[in-house]
Amino acid sequence: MRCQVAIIGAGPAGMFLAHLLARAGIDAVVLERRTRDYVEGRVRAGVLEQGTVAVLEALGLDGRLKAEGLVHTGTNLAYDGEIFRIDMAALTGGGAVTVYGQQEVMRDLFDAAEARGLRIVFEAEDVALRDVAGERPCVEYRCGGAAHSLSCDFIAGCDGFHGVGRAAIPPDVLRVFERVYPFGWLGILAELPPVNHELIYANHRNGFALASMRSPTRSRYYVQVGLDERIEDWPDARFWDELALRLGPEAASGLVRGPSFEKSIAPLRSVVAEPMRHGRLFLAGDAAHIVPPTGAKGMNLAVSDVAMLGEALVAHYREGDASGLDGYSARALARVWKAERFSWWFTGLTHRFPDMDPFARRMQVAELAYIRGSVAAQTVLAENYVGLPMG
Ligand code: FAS
Ligand code: PHB
Repeated sequence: MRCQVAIIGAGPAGMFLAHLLARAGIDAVVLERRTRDYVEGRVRAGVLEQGTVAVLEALGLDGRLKAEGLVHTGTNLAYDGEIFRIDMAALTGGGAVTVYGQQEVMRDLFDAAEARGLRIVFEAEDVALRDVAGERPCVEYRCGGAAHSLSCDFIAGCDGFHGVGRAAIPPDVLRVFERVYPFGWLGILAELPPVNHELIYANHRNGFALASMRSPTRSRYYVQVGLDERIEDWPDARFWDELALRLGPEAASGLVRGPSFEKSIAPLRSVVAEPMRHGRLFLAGDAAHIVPPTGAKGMNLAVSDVAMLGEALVAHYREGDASGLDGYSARALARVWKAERFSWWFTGLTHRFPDMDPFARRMQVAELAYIRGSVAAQTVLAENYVGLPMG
């Protein structure tokens, strides 16, 4: 089998890229090791930057988003029993984010893929990349008990943090930068009205909490937990009590409790792998970088990566212009590092670190109080949160 671009992974990065290439008439095949149901069932991101919304609009995939997405022009910070709102729209000339779960985004991408005849191979096993630095790259894999070989011009490694794409870059070429945080996030979903119509990021001496949502009737909440904690340590009753405490009395006054139907713990880390290109292999999304979810950047970075990569591939095939491909890694990394900085900073501002002494705690509270009173500081937070320019 042959195609122009082989895409490894059918998560947000792979599927956005597949649609961007299909729109330009570029022949791609997506190889995904899981089933569609599995990929669509993963509960992950919740907030879309305006750039991600723009890509969905350009692809004509924003129908459900416009009908069901929740546009947020502000967000809220809570600390020491206080809570204040940051008017992001006023501070960024109309900027906003849209709350629309990654599961919904994936459903829209997969539904349209079927309708548009995109080629996706689910349950592709033992994917192996060959000759990525040569002139004739190809991807070998097994599916349905048979061995397959897919020759191509380029390979897009959109296979997430544990995929094979990054591993195909020689160790003496690859540089990895990492920060592992000494805590995780315990998240729940509950068919209950959210405590607030916008998000609340809370810094409490017990730890971080986040009040989010998926719809006016479905809440998404998180509390920071230790690395040694397990889901069974957190029955719903304990979760609700701790969430209410950390959000503070004013925010928690509207908290509606009830049974959760999903509960999971995710570790937090910052990772960047450089370069994002090696020969004819291009990395995008979590295959190249990971951010702590505090800044709601993970999925959005995947989209901005493939928007740049898609643009470069179209220029290559349409005009024989390789400059976009040659400049992809540097251009994508410039935006990635800014999102890494914001996510790292916001995590440091809102979480309780085990080695935090009273002085460090006072610094957090002083910075939160400063942000509360400073238009300049709030503008910095707002422009990063709604999404920096594509670059
Ligand atoms: P993904 O990991 O989503 O997709 C990669 C795909 O490649 C997967 O479908 C995988 O099955 C496939 N694959 C892997 N290896 C393969 C192989 N060898 N062969 C074929 N296919 C292969 N971001 C936020 O903004 N907010 C959040 O709250 C948030 N929560 C998260 C919680 C968890 C547990 C995780 C893991 C991530 C979370 N993220 C969050 C980040 C998340 O949304 C990612 O940024 C986003 O899914 C990145 O998309 P992709 O780069 O496509 O990678
Ligand atoms: C979510 O709704 O899942 C969510 C929102 C904002 C974040 C992280 C996760 O920063």
